[in-house]
Amino acid sequence: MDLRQGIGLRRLGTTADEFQQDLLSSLYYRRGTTVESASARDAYEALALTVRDRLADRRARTAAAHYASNPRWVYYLSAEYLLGAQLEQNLLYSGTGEVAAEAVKAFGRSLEEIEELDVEPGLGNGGLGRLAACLVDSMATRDIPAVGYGIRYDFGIFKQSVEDGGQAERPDDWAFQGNPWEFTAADDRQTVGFYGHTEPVAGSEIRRHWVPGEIVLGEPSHMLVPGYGTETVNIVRLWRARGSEASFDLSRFSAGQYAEAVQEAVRAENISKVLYPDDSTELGRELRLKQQYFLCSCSLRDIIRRFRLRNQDWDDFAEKTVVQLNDTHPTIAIPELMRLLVDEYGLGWDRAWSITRRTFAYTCHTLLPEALETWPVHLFERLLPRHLEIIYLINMLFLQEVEARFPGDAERVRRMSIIGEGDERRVRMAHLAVVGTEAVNGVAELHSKLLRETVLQDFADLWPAKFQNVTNGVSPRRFVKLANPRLSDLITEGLGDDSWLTDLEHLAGLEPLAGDAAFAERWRAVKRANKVDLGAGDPDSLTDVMIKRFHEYKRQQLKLLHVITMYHRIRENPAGDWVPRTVLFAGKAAPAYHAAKNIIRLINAVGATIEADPVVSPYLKIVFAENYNVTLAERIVPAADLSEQISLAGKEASGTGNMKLALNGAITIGTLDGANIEIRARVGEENFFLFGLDAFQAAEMRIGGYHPRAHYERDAELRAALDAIAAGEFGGVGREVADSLLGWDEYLTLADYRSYLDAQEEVERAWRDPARWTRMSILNTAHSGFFSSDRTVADYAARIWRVGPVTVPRED
Ligand code: NTF
Repeated sequence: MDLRQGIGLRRLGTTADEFQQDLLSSLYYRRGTTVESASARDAYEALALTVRDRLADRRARTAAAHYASNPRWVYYLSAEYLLGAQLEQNLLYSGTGEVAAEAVKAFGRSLEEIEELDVEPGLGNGGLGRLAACLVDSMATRDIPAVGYGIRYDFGIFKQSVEDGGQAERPDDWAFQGNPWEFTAADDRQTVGFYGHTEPVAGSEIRRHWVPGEIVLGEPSHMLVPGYGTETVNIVRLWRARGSEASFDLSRFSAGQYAEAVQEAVRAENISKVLYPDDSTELGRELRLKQQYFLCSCSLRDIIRRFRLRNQDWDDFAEKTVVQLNDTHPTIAIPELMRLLVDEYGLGWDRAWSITRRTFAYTCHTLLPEALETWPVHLFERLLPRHLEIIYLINMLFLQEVEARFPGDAERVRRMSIIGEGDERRVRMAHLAVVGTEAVNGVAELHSKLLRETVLQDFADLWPAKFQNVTNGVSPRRFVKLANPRLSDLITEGLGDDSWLTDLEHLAGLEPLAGDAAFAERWRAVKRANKVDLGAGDPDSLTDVMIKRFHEYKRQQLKLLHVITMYHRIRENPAGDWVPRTVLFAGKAAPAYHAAKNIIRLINAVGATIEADPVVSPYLKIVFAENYNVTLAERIVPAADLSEQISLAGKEASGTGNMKLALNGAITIGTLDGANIEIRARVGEENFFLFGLDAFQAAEMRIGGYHPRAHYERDAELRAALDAIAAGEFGGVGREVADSLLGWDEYLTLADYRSYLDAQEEVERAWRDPARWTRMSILNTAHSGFFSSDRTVADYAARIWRVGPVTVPRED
């Protein structure tokens, strides 16, 4: 179906002239201004709209093709998306980069200048949110009919700066000046209930009528998600909470009670006000659960609306729909679908349960027990009374199944129950997510194995076939082509074409070039130029980067102990043959996570001490780059020589920064954790600096009685580093860090210290031999093709979603 037929829509031009005309039209008719008086913001908005139009055109054709084929859809439910800046990506994906650069000359401004106004929507915390963004990119690139659902937070992840040596947080009002990439559809609003009570429905044992005590509207807007090298444009649909008309109290307003008059609307709108800046521990706040339910309720109604456009029979629902739950945050969608099917559409319980179970799949992203969400039963009872009833019934039937399989095993029944019976009864969302889905996956081989063997072992015993692994991946468009244009050009030249951008395994073709001296020389030159651009330190120094959220399990403190030891060594032997290093840290700590913030403070204090030391500073420099986000990652990753992936084995589910860095030719120093294991297996053990305990050894050590002090007593350099902190040598900062390492050391930092230092010596040996280093670097890129999110999506599509592509015809 050609949407333009009979409507007579003008086709958008592709030449620089045509593009410029459209740009001027956007400026006149949509910004309401002229070239003469256009501000930088006007130029940016006009350009964004002109580019968006090209994509909207493809979007219309995509929608038509999808409608015509009535395919099986993937709906990705995620509380977080870290989409990154949109302009540069959309120029690339619409193939308008060159004509746009020409056209904006009309404003007397360069494209780069305009691009600086493009603010990234920081609607996520870290890896989980960025993964969601890479997956929607790859779904579009692979022509999979998909919608990503999320929340349009007014305030994204906080802006970080370093004030007085520590982290300071400011709100991120990312769309303060508007967001030209977004389409808002007020007419597609959904109604969401909270609180209230339930009532029986005459003539039914199962159905209940929920009378909510609060009603909130969900207003959708969507952003376009183009595929690369294909016509498909999918969408991410984000919900924003609005008070209903009734939430404004006119009589109170007229009586001068202005605050009271709007309080209900304010309360409603608070639901999508702010992203919770925490990705590992639960705040246990009612508002967070409200956000989750808001997302799920709006999205499911939208999914059902879309299903009913082309289908009538509920028995087709699970054939036409797969809903992927990105971690447990959207798990409330499971009882919500049951409620909609049973209470609102009148299906019987068994039929509804069969549909529900076949519709959902669940991805788990953690192993940390504190990151597995649970909610107090009393909170559910108050906020979502009908859902609690449904969860009880799901649980009762499920536990009967367990009892039938394992008769008399009361302990197992207790362990597996969706309701945890501790001091306080709590709903275990991960259990609900496993029970209510068809497939459960971890995000790297080791993680999936540990899920099966530890955290979810009872469930894997019961349903072994349900458990799968899908190793994470990253978008090579954003993290190589856009982030690292110099390397992209060199790769394309080396391989003879740019087909690697959509089939990343083609990078293996670089292998023969690893031994080519001229190619190696150019490879080094690219890295050097990227370091100059970054401007973080001497471009000839070893650029050693640790960029990720701050968390004790990730062990930024171990990196710091290495830096302090180097500081001591250089001071003791200033004439030594030292390898100059720039150690770059970037990352945010959850505002309430004091131990992580103490580590940030200590990093900055050690950095200042080194900076002030004329003996050491020529060889060692710490840079703390503020406000780590996707945009900053795109600058740091291409400039990195060494990638620090030093979490305690068995704690990092996968990691994706590790993949971005390896893909850009940084060499990893890392433990056998998460996807590091798969990176090492592919790039080759000689091209990876391994150290530390493995997950099994780490678990044994913790069980066998771990004594951090014994490591301290035994190792003079470690002792010197910790003593220096404890003695306040770094501006008096960091005593809590030293105390925690010596007292308990939850993540076995001291146990891995010596092995880590040895591996760092091996790093320096390799670095001193530029030919060896460059060869290792090229081989890292050459063998990282597996880590494309296109492969991740292909795995999900084949093994979990069972969906195929729908091709969108080109315009003829
Ligand atoms: C994160 N999980 C993991 O900590 C990372 O290892 C992983 O790469 C990403 O997910 C993406 O899979 C979380 O952020 C959370 F919320 F689950 F703790």
